[in-house]
Amino acid sequence: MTDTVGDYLLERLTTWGVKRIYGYPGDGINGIVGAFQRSTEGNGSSHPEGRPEFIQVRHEEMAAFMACAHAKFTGEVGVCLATSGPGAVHLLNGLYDAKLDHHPVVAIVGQQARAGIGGNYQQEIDLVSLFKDVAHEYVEMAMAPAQIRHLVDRAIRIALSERTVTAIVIPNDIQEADAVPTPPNKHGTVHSGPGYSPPRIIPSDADLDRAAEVLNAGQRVAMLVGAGALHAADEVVEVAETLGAGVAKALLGKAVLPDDLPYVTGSIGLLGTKPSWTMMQNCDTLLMVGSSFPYSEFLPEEGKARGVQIDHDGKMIGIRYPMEVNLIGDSKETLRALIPRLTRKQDRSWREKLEGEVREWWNLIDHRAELEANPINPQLVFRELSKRLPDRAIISSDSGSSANWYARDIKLRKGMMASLSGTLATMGPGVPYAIAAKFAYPDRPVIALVGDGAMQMNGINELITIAKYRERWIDQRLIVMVLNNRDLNQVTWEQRAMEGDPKFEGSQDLPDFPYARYAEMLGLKGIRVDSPDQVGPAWDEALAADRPVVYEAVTDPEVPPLPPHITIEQAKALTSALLKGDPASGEIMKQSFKQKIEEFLPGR
Ligand SMILES: Cc1ncc(C[n+]2csc(CCOP(=O)(O)OP(=O)(O)O)c2C)c(N)n1
Ligand SMILES: [Mg+2]
Repeated sequence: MTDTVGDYLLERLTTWGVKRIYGYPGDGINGIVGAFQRSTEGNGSSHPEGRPEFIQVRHEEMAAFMACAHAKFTGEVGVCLATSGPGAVHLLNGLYDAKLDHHPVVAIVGQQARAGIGGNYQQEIDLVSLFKDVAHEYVEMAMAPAQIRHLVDRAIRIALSERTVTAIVIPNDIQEADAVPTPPNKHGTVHSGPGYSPPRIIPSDADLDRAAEVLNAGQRVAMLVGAGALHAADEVVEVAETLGAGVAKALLGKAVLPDDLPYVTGSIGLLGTKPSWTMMQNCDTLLMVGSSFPYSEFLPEEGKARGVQIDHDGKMIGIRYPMEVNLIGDSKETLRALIPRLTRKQDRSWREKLEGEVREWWNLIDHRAELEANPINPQLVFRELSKRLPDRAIISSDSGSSANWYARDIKLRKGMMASLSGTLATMGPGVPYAIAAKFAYPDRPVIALVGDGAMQMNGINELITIAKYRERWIDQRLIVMVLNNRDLNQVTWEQRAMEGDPKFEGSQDLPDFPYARYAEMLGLKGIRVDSPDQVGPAWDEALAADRPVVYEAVTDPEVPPLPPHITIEQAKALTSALLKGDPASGEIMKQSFKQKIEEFLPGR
């Protein structure tokens, strides 16, 4: 039998080393789904040797999140597949997540048959226009079978080289047509080849010299590292040691350095730590590596510090702080080239001051976790997990109050990975990221940290995907921790602190749901904790379980995810919300007061 375009598509993706495709079927892609079926014929397996495997999710947005997480955790391209019309529309949010965090994802979507396009046909959407923003570097519709080879080659190569999202739209009649693996050698055809390996990008010597001059002149150097430095840990350490600098980590750069290094000041920004804040306020030199951290109020005031930035993408240079030297280059290579040009700072007092702040901060975090709450302080849940994190753990967090505690309270160690939706900051990726991590590393423990709102949005459904596929994971430790606070808590606090509005229960309160019991119904393990003394032992139980676990913690929504310092404006807004009669004002006053007192206690 002659191969169809669908068969050939899978063959070409195999050539590119694509191992799995997250997707959901529909008649717009039956010609591709049929090819998956044919590729497994005879071997009785759903995972044919060498060929990409189809992973069935509950919703196309989850497929896109998983493709994004695959890219984030492996460095490879992630691929997702959806049918025409509604399936394609569902992908969008996950694709934007990948695009905004600069990770390579290819979306393959079906379309109506060529003859029907433009006929207001069933499920017909102008998909090239729909994807024109999210995949603007490359979105193409196949019009002839001979295009498939170069559409795949280019979509993957452009996704990898631009670190972005690309999309291929394939009308369903083309999927079923005979494949044309080698286009005829005549005018008007394209003859592409596969393969991509990243270039070595290093700045010029003159720029490296100028950067070294700035860094050597500084007395109080602050480093800020982001996702672009994830592969440059050793170099970041060496530079920080030489310069006597402290290192703050942008949210996506949390795994760059372990949190047990004494000069790592932790996260930065609204979800950040006090030592990062102090360092940025008092530094005279800023070295930013692989980060596009957006909030200027958490960086030094313009003119107060001299700046050097390293980024491999020229577009991302000089947009957060007016840097004196911009180095376009790979972070690892560039730092390596800088190191011999740097002189070791003899005066270590700045470093010592920062290390003192960091020690104080971790004490404070411990004390905050111990503060009484009704019934459980969410920080206790994170602190107790942090103490028990298994080696090589992979952690995902959702957007919500959990992102605060993830950023501040979780102490990562060397060899761990962690991610979330950093730039889009969308709700919903916590569970699908964890699933993709488990597929990519079935032998590693994976933990998702998720709010009840995000669970109700999609996490509950993706538990079904976990139940469907879990047997194939050699290490069964996949834990979904749900903060059951019956509130869209992060936004409730934003309304209070930024708008000065009291909580609007109509938009903020969430219905309860039996997360742990539901997990049990699916054949997973469910653990529900509703008192502080159960928190630690329940983590022990979850981490020792023989199957994936939903760890449901009934936590107090009135524990404020306080920014590292409260600005006067925020304090005023908070007070005015309370004066306007926030339903929980009494409880909040107690909590904020307790937290602030902790900060000022002597010796902390
Ligand atoms: C798709 C999407 N919708 C809305 C928001 C705005 N938002 C950010 S955090 C949040 C609340 C999340 O609630 P939950 O998951 O319960 O976590 P909690 O803050 O309560 O711990 C909302 C509504 C968003 N970021 N993404
Ligand atoms: Mg919640």
